[in-house]
Amino acid sequence: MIQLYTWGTPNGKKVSIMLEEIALPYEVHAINLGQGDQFKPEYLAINPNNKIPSIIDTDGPGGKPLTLFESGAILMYLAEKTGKLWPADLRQRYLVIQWLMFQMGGVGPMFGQANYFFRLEEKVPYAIERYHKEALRLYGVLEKALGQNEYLAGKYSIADVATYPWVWRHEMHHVKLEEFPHVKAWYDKISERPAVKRGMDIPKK
Ligand SMILES: N[C@@H](CCC(=O)N[C@@H](CS)C(=O)NCC(=O)O)C(=O)O
Repeated sequence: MIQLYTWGTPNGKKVSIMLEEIALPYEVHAINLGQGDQFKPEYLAINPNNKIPSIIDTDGPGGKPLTLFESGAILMYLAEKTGKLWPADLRQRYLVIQWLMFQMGGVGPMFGQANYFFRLEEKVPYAIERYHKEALRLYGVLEKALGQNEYLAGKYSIADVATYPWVWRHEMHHVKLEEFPHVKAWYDKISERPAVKRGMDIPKK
């Protein structure tokens, strides 16, 4: 059984979407970031980086429990464990890893900073401009890729699972999806997946 430690943010939703897609049973533990649950010693024992998501797979490799943090590592682990959303072919697999790294190193941090500075009451115009511009540039990269392929790495994969919940926040970083029609078509298609709908609803209110 997978124990999932999460909250209602894009990085958390990546993992609940994945668990729904691969249909592995899991239990949800809500880590209320607003109340500082991520700093409690019992959570720091699971994730020393005081962030969500984390998992414990009680039935990990060799039948022993495995504790993991970092959403990209968790997605790769779950993909390898089940062989789902994860190509067997090495060339295809590395395209998936490439887009996953693009999400982890670019999309997540940059959209996250844009969200933060747009929301901040005390406006910092330089920061807003910097992260908004970078978010738009990254949408441009996604737009081009999705104009060439239906999904980021060809077939639906963990790269799409990782990127989707960040695009879900497009209004927060002031991006109009209509200006990126291929991203919009991809986003709308993924939004229709029953597993994605269920995963986006975790943790339940
Ligand atoms: N690189 C990490 C980032 C995780 C992350 O930034 N989580 C945020 C929510 S989306 C968080 O837990 N923030 C709480 C904090 O920083 O105190 C991952 O992908 O797992």
